[in-house]
Amino acid sequence: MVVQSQLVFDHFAPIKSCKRTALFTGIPVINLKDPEAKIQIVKACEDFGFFKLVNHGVSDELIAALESQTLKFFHLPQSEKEKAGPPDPFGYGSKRIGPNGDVGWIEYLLLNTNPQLISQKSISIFHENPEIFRCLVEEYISAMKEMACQVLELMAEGLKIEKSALSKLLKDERSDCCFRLNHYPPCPELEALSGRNLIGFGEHTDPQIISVLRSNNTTGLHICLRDGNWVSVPPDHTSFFINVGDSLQVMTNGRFKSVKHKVLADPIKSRFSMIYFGGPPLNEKIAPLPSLLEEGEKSLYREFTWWDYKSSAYKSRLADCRLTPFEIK
Ligand code: GA4
Repeated sequence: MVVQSQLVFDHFAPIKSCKRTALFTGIPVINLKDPEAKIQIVKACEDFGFFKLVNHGVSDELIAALESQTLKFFHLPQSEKEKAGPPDPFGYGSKRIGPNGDVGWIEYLLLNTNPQLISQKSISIFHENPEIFRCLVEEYISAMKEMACQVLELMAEGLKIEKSALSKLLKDERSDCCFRLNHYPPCPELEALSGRNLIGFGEHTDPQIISVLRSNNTTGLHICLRDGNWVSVPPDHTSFFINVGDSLQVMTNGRFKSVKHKVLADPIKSRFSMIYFGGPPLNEKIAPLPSLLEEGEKSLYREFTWWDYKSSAYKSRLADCRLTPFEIK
């Protein structure tokens, strides 16, 4: 028995584990069609940097079709999946996240959202019918972009600034967005031995303006509240979860804070998630919006472009605070 558990731990050695926390019932829920949504979005971004979006209008059939195609991919033999890797940063990845030694109990496909750039090596893996997958990915990404822009426009209205001030960055044809399909396999052995869950995706904030996450009905997503406590987000496969990213934190001069989050693998069920990351064009200056600065209010950040941020981010570890190098001390 001792030998057996040692083997299990050796196998999982570099992937850390963590205690689960209770399901949190206080996540703000925003109904996209509610006339009060703009006010509620601003409040949710100030209080949590995170909220759940319902009545979003995205077709259930589209979501289900993309989920089923992606699951087919994740169920292929490992050697087949690896033909779409390693991620550079786009492509198929397993256990390794980013270029600097981060690991997690996860496999994923990371795609560029520009149709011309959607990695051919990732798409071609759908040997059964690559075109079906390509079309579903493109249709889903365009639904995500539209919805993210709607949210950003309501947010701008709630902030009493020009309606397109935020959404224009995603609408720009040079916007730098990406799309991630994650599979967190269950990990019952470790659970039985230690009563802990393996970390699927370690704690981090998202770099972009806004992220739109949809998962199946499996728990795992945890967010860090303003008081520093971590809570588990009840899964809801019919809704989307919106994260404030580092860029939006800067554009609001810290009024909104990017939400720290992580994912724990479930001991019994596979977790599957798809996330759209809405980022600005590479040459875009990331700075507090002048219309949001109060009289005499100074920027908390020195001037930088999205390219500067990305160059520095790709040298960082997942848990690092990627805005620190840009803060004015
Ligand atoms: C975190 C959010 C997105 O998943 C991601 C990640 C990216 C990657 O997996 O390549 C990064 C990570 C994420 C932030 C710091 C760098 C880059 C891994 C990493 C260590 C796609 C993104 O945009 O930033």
